[in-house]
Amino acid sequence: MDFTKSIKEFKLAQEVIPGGVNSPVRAFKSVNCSPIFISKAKGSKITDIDGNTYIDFVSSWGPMILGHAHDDVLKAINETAARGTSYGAPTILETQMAEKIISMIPSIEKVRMVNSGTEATMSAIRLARGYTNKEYIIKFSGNYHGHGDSFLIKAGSGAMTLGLPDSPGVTKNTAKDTLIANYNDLKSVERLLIDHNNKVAAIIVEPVAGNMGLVLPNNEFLKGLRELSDKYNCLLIFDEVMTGFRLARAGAQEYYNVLPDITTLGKIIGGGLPVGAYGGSKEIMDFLAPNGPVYQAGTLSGNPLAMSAGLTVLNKLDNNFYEKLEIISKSIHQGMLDNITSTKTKAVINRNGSMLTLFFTDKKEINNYEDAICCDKEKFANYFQLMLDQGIYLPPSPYECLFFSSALEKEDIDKFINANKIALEKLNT
Ligand code: KE4
Repeated sequence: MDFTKSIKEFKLAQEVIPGGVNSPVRAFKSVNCSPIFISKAKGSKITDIDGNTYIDFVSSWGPMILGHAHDDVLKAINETAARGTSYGAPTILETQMAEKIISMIPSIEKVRMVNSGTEATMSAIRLARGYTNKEYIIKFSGNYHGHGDSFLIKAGSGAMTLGLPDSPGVTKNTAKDTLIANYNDLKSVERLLIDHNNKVAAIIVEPVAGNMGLVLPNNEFLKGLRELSDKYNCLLIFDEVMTGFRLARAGAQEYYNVLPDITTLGKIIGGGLPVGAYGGSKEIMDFLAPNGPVYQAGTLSGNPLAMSAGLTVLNKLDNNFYEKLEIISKSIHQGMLDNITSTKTKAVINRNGSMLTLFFTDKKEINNYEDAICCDKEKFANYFQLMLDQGIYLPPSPYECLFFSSALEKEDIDKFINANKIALEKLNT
C-alpha cells in the first residue's frame, strides 16, 4: 500500500491542528503508523487520498450501521438542505425524531436532542444531580462517556489508548464527585453507595462496554445495578451512545431487559451528522429548562439536516434488519474463532451483536478494565498494520470495537476472514 499522500497531509495537519487530528484516537498513535486520510466512502468501502480502498470496520465509530453514503440518507440531507440548514427554531423534524426514539425505546417518554454523545452524558448527569439534589456520580473504570470533566477519571476509549485515563485540567473538586467502581463487580458499587450514603445522584454505565475493547455485562450485573439504584435511591443512567439502535432497536436495555432512568444516545441517530440525545420519564425530563430548573441548551441542537439523516436511518431499523446484521456478525465471529484455533493464537473474542473486539491475551476471559489493560498492545499494533496492508480498516486501538454494517457483502466477509488468518499466521511466525 502506498501512503505517500496521507503521510504528507498528516505532516501539514500537525502544523495547524493539535496532533494533526480533531479526535485523538484518529492519530493512529497506538498502532505505530501514520494515519490514513480519507477521501470518500460508499457502502462497506472507504478510500484514502492515495487511492487505497479498504473494507471499513470502524463505521465512523458506530454511526454508519447502514454503510457509508446510503442513497436514501444522502437524498434526505440534500432535500432538507435545499430548504435551509439551521434555523435556531423548532421544526416538525425534531418532533418526529423524538416520537421515533420514544416509539423504539420504551424507557424514554421525553427526549432532548444535543450535538454529541459527550453533550448527552454531561447533560444527563447534570439532570440527575438537579433532579435528586445529590452530587456524587458512580462510573466504571474503562467506561468512556465522552470528554466531559466528570468522566475523565479512569476513562476508556482514546483516553485509555493514549494512557491518559485521568486527564490534567480536571479539577480536584470535580474529580472528587466522581466515584469509580469496577465493571461487573456489584460489590464495588454497593461499597461506594454505603460509604456515600444517600449522596449519590446516579450510576452511569455502558450497559455493554465498548471503550476498553468490548466487555459484556455478566448475567446479573445490569439487573443488580437496577436493584442497587432502587435500594439506595439514585438514578441509573445507561450510556447507549454506542449500543443504542445497534444491539437492538432499543439497544442494550432491550437486549438485557433492564430499564434505566435516563438513556444517553448518539452516533446512529445522526446518520453520520453530529447528534446526541438523552431521554427518560416525563417526570425526570420535565426538570429541564424551560419547564424545570436544570439548564441545558444548544445552538444546533435538533438541527434539520441531522434530524432528517437520523430519521432516515432509524426508519430502516426493523427486526429484519437486525436479523440480517446478526447473520453478518455471526459469520465474521465464527471465521475469527476458527482462525484463532487453526493458527493456535492466544486471543479472546468478545462480541455482542455487531460489536466485536479481538484481544491478544493469555487470559481465558476479558471481563473488566484490569483484564483489558493486560492485553498485548504491541501484537495488536502489528495485527492492525497487517490487516490494513490487506485492505481491512480496523479501529486503530486495542481498546475499541469493530462495528459491522448491513452493507457488508459475503465477499467482504470472506476477504476479512482470509486476511485475519494470514495476519494471525504472520504474527505467530
Ligand atoms: P462523542 O462526544 O464522541 O459523540 O460521544 C462520546 C461517547 C459517549 N459515550 C460512549 C459510550 C461513547 O462510546 C462515546 C464516544 N465513542 C468514541 C469511540 N469509542 C468516539 C471516538 C472518538 O473519540 O473519536
